[in-house]
Amino acid sequence: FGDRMYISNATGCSSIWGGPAATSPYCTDKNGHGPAWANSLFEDNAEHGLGMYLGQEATRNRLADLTRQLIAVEYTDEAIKAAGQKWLDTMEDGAANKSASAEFIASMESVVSARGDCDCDACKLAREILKDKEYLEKKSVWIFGGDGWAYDIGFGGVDHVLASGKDVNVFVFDTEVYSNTGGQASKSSNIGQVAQFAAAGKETKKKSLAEIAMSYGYVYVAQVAMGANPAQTLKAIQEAEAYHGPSLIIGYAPCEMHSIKGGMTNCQAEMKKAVECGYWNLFRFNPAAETDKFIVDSKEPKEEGYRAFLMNEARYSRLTREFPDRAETLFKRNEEVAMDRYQHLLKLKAMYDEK
Ligand SMILES: Cc1ncc(C[n+]2csc(CCOP(=O)(O)OP(=O)(O)O)c2C)c(N)n1
Repeated sequence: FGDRMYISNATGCSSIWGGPAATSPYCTDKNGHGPAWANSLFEDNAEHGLGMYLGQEATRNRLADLTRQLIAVEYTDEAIKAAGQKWLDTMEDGAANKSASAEFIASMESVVSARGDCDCDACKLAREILKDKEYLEKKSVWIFGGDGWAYDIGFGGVDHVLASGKDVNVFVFDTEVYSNTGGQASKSSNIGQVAQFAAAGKETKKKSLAEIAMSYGYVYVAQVAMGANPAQTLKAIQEAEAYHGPSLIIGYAPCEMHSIKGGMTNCQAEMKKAVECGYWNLFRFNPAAETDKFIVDSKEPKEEGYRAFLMNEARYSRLTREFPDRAETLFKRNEEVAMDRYQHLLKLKAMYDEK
């Protein structure tokens, strides 16, 4: 969606790797179109992204009124009328509206340039619409940030934006800590995980942000892990973008703060292990789907391997050296909670299948 994408990025690791001029991961295509990116504050990123959307919505609604007036002018060129109607009909459909916008713009530009400064109603309306032609095409609005933002400090905003029903997409890079400021525990951190403010291992369960969002019933929600299943990740991104309403994707993101054995070169492989042992689950909840509204994409966790997964990361293994008894208790609970969570997801699936 890069050529029509707007990104609002919360402060954190993603604004650091997303922002630097020398190594920006974003680029433009041959037409000079690429993502428009902005970083507001850590605490108000969801609202900032919603603001981007609302600005576009207001401008596009005004353009739609002008287009209806233009079509209603009797002598307006037939090609402009047809292109204008097609643009109106596809207004909320990102993919279809792209070519419809280009066609509408081209039809108006050719007539307006041929007629010079003619002041008939049709020419005046077309010139007015063309002033804001960059807003005709439906944009893809994305709100990016980490778990410290989405689960904790910016949660009120994330909740407000998801509840609004507006067509924006939230993508959370879930590292289970505030990574960019040195690894403080967040509500996304897991039982037994050692982090700042949880030096003896976190005692409480990870918050289920996905289920909170699902409870609205009109929010598209997915959990993904690229290294475990790239096709499912891509599918979730496509479905979220196509959904005419708010979407939330939570992506598992191994991080330097996890101290994975062998280092971050094993990042993608670590995601795969996390999903295979049931530490992280893949699923998609699509309110627009006629059947299979809730799909669990990850398989039943393997019987062995959970503890080995934890021990492969020093954010867990260091607890066994410092507090061996406590480590045993917390790691056991971590595993039990993970196994229960998978069974809970299957129950949710059965419930949605029955509805
Ligand atoms: C209001 C406010 N408080 C604190 C900070 C400092 N700060 C910048 S990034 C960050 C942590 C971000 O953590 P998270 O949202 O989990 O993203 P990650 O770095 O893990 O991607 C903090 C606390 C800030 N920029 N603004």
